[in-house]
Parts: sequence; structure tokens; C-alpha cells
Amino acid sequence: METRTLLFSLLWAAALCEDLSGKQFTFPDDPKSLNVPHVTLHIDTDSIPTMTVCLRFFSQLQRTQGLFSLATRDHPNAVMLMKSSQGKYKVHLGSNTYEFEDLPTHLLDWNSVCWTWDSGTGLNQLWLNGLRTSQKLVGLNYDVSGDMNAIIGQEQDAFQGGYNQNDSFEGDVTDLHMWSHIVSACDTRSYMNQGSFNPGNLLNWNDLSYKISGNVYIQDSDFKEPACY
Ligand SMILES: [Ca+2]
Ligand SMILES: [Ca+2]
Repeated sequence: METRTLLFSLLWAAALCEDLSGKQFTFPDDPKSLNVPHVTLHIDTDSIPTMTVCLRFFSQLQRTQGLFSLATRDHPNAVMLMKSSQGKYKVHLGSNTYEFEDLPTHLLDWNSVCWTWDSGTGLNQLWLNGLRTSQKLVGLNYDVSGDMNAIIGQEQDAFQGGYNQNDSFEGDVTDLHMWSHIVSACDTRSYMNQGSFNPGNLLNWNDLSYKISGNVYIQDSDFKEPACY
């Protein structure tokens, strides 16, 4: 194992996993903030040939914002999902990109988004709030391997860095999962409709190893309508 890879692994060895069911990460709008709020998520794999990533976000922001940013040492945008403007979502697989347009997005409610990709076929699909796009060909045979650094709240332009305030996420994130396979349409709809689903094997909100940087808060989520006492 390379020294830097070993150090990278050791950094996470002491990190605890936590069940964040019913919780959210809150990224407040803070115009004076220069501490680059973000959350780093530990992924225990060195290769992602196929994947599904799902999360729910709540945001009034209409400018570009990073939703999920996974960098490798080869490419800062190895697996990256941006909301590029209202209703537009851009997926990046290294230098391969595609922008999905006209996807109805709530500004005052939760949005559930899932992205599937298979390097063997190059097929990509985006799901939003129970609706899906047709398949797009992006990242055919693209190799995502080596050390992985996954974050939410920001967007990497370098491995573990290259942050830009104009790409910051503002709002709430919950129920983030990542699988090493294409989740079925039935399970994806179940995820979006609050039904049951098998949690992610690469990232699991119910057993998450993470590190908070900057002004990020953990609060109760109201995606599932809370019981008030
Ligand atoms: Ca980037
Ligand atoms: Ca950027």
C-alpha cells in the first residue's frame, strides 16, 4: 500500500459510525462565512464501476450548488452531481458531463434525487421526486478507482480541496445513501415515497462515518412529517 494511501486509511480508522436516521445536516446561508462548510463522508472502497447515489435536499438557492462531490487523485470531479441552476442538474464522471434540464424542483420542500451510472454500459439516469429521466450515455468505461474523497456541502476542484464559495450548498441534506449497483426502479420509488429500501453499502445514512468542517449543524429532519408533542 502506498504511504499516502495508508495515511488516508488511518485517518478514518478512528472515526465512528453514527445512525443519522431522522436527522439532517444543516448548511445555513452565512454570507460572511469563509470556513467552507462541508461534510466529508468515508467510503470504504477503491473502485466504483457501477453506482447509485441518492439524497434528499431542501434549498432555496437557485445558483449553482454542489450536491455530491467524490474526488479521486486522478480527477476532482470523478463522481459529481451539481444543481447547476433551477431545474438543471449536471452529472460529472471525470471530464464526461451531461446536464439534465427542466426537472421540477421544490424550493420550499424536500427534493429526493437519485443518480444511477454503470461504466460498462455508460448509461445514466436521474430521478427526482418520484419521476425519472430517460437514459443518457455518459462515462462509458470511465474508471473511478484509488483513494476516494466524498463530500457534501461543497464541490472539490482538487482532491480534498479546491473549494469555491460560488459552488457551496445552502440548505438541508438527509438520507444520503450510495450503492455499488443500480438500485431497481421499484426500490428507487420506494426511497422517494418514504417506503422501505435496503440502505447503501458504500454510504449508509443509518451507519455513517463522517467529519464536519465549518458551520454545519445536525438537526432533526422533517422529511417524514414529525409527530409533535
Ligand atoms: Ca470540481
Ligand atoms: Ca468548483
